Amino acid sequence: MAVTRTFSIIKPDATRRNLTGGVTKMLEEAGLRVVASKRIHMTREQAEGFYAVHKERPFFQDLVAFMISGPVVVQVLEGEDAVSRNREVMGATNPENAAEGTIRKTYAESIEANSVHGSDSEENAATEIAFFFKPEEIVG
Ligand code: IDP
Ligand code: MG
Repeated sequence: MAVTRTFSIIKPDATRRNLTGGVTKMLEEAGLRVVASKRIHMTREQAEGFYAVHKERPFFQDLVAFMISGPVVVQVLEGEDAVSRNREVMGATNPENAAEGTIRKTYAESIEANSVHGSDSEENAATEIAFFFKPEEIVG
């Protein structure tokens, strides 16, 4: 299996509860390496742009408001089959459906405030990484 990259966000519910380290530890223990990381407070424009694929969904405005409600940590993760490895350790979108031992089962507050974002395909990972990072900010 090839070493690839994915994009991760530690969401405002997690930064608010001082879980940056806790979430990162679970990512690392899942075999993912943090090759870029920065703490930012997204603007509304950034959040709307990032989640543009969801703009027709009923929860879009709430999701944007949540994502700008506090700081987030954006990360590039590297590892074997990074996209699916990260999706696995994240767990299901709704923490009620997330498997034991996943980040969302462990930490998420709700289907919206679910602690982490992770890219859902290699193609989207590349787009999302480029949305937040310059190539020289990623050090593998
Ligand atoms: P994912 O984060 O597991 O890939 P998506 O369907 O891509 O899930 O949704 C993006 C984000 O939108 C979720 O992580 C969650 O924060 C929020 N979200 C998804 N579905 C709902 C919902 O039914 N109500 C409120 N927020 C939702
Ligand atoms: Mg998604």
